[in-house]
Amino acid sequence: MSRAVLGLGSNLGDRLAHLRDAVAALDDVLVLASGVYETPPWGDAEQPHYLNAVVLAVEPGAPPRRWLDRAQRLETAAGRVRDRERQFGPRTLDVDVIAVWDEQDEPVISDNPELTLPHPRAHLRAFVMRPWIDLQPYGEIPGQGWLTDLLQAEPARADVPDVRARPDLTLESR
Ligand code: PH2
Ligand code: MG
Ligand code: MG
Repeated sequence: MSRAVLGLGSNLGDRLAHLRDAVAALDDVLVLASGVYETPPWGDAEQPHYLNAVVLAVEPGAPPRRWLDRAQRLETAAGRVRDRERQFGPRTLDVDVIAVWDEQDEPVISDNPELTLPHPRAHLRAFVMRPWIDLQPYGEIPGQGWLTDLLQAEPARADVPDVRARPDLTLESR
């Protein structure tokens, strides 16, 4: 079984609908979706707040590349327009492959610029780790450490209070 942690984000248009559509389209591989969190923009301040969430997904025999293909198809379906001038700019839907475990239960470590695994900034970002720890309290970012410890360490620690749970918004309909 190939297992993946995917990060979802949206800060343009109907943010919740973009996240919900992505989760619905992952139905065949979805194990669990986190709660929805409202988060201030990171890396490029001049943009609306994001809704962020994390999902756990599994698929027998899926190579890491397949998770990336799937993520990119979801972004395209949400009408994502890429602005090469703004790496951290606003977007209808962002689906990031955060971490993958292979058929042998080993974490995939890769510095391929097309798909760096684990995601090179996940361990710095409360908007990824805070939703993730809801799903996996003992979760680890391969090569970086436990989510518990990373959330207690800077720079994520300072951002945790700003990552606001939105229990009024839910992703799964089943
Ligand atoms: N994604 C970005 C840039 N900045 N900030 C927040 N809060 N959430 C995101 O998902 C996000 C971001 C580019 O992927
Ligand atoms: Mg991203
Ligand atoms: Mg992305």
